[in-house]
Amino acid sequence: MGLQLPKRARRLTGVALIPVLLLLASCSQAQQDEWKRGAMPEAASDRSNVMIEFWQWTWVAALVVGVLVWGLIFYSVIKFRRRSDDEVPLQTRYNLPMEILYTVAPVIVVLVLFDYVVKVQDEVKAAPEPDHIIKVVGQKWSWSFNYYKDDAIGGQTVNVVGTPADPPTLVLPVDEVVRFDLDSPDVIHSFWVAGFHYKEDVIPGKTNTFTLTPTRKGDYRGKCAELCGVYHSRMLFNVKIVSADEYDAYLKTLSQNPDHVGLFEGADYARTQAGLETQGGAE
Ligand SMILES: [Cu+2]
Repeated sequence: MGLQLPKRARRLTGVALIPVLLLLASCSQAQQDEWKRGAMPEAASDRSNVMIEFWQWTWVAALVVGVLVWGLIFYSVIKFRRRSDDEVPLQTRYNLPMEILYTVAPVIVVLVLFDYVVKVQDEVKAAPEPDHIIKVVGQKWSWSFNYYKDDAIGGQTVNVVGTPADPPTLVLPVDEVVRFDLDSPDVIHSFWVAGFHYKEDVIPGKTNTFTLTPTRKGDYRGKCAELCGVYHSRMLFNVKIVSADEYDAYLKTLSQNPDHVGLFEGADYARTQAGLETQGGAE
């Protein structure tokens, strides 16, 4: 009896896996890749891969623990189920090795994950010398991007100011190091581009910075990831990753329009835009 259970369990696992395998087999390559990434978006920055790997291995760790726990649950449910003889199984308590095991095992799991987190964090937070600096202002209820003292336009600063009715586009050069300086004139927002696999809070009175290199041309979506108030859902922006030449040309075009020249630090502009009924913005 004791030997039959694992064999039956194995057979059951095999049967349970059939729909999963069929589903995977019927998927396109793109869908299969998405499954492998655990539904994470495709990598678009040099910080993405380490985060995707971290996500995948965290799932593996969780599944190993899960399979062990489910296994023990189903084993005891089946093995010690009520039978006609009504015999109560052996009650074990104060079993020192057992108690040490279930104290030490979770501590080891946490330590291993902690070590991994620190290593991943060091890689993601690495800040090499930037080619470009972008001062991002997150404000109620949109985003503004300042391309800061860029060499391509003779050291000028140019800006793009978004409004809730007209979300801004952040243009970035592919394969060049960009540092983002994040500021808020009002409440805490959070700058998030899912394709970069990174987000950072935008905190009033404190400039947070992070550095990354966009690695894949294309269009992406960005949003505020911190519930910051009534019009939080309007805090969307687009991201366009272009070639270095296109990027320089874009900055030049902005520098030719006086409306876009200078450092824009935000405050009342975005929240008094058409489309927001309350003058001064709802608190
Ligand atoms: Cu926000």
